[in-house]
Amino acid sequence: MGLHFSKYHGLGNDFILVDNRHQSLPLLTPAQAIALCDRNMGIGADGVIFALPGAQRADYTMRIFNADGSEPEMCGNGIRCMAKYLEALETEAGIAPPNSYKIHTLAGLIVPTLQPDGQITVDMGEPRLLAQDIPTTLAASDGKVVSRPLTVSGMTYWVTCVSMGNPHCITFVDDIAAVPLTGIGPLFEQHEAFPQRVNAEFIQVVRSDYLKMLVWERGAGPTLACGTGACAALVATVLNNRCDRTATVELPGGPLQIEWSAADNHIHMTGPAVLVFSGKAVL
Ligand code: ZDP
Repeated sequence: MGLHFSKYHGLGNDFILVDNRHQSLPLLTPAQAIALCDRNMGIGADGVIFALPGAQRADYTMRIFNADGSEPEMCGNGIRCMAKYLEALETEAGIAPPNSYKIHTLAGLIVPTLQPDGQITVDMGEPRLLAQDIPTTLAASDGKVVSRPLTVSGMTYWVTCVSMGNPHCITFVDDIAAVPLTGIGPLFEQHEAFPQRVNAEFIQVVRSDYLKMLVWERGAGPTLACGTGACAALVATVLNNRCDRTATVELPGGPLQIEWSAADNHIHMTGPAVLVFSGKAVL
């Protein structure tokens, strides 16, 4: 049997998109997703995204399987790809696509808007800061984890934790080029302080409106970009009084614009999504 798919990427964070609009369960098992994400024996991707029928009055539902088969709550780069994919599917079906979609996710309602210049702005909702919402066992006086010590292989890192629906642990460094990402990334991801594992971001504050970020993703490893991670990083940097509420976050794959609205506490992320190719996979 064959499966029609499209491959998209957002700043090099790449996904296999599956048209799952006519069925409420994903067309693939986690094991099939692992096989298709394999970069040598599959299509190659950081994850698989299913465009499902809408739940709770949303237009559509998004579910994601990471390259290791685990299911995250949200995917910032992925939802920009999904907005472009939905626009293409609707156009193909003769429907005039709206410029904005209400998408139900395990992190709540997320709203991507297609901009005239081809970029996508996503209302990512509100960040969650309470330790039990990350979740993490790291000691927190006021319930939050802002600049708290975490010991990783004998070294103390001062970390700030933010949930964008999925868990993030942010560490500030003087120079991201000096971070031994493949050595410490897995140790952060699987640290006992994070019962659901964690996405680990390393941030260099270049200016109050410009951050550089390296990311080790839960279930996917060292990716070129992480949208939820860039949002979490901006929030963490603001909480540490080291940047403005609007900043550019430069990832290995390119820049994202992030804004944390003081008016409604929502985060807005703007960046690209690009169709690479479509095809039929052998299952
Ligand atoms: O939380 C996790 O397990 C992440 N690996 C999910 C994917 C996040 C993503 N890179 C993003 O851009 O937010 C897609």
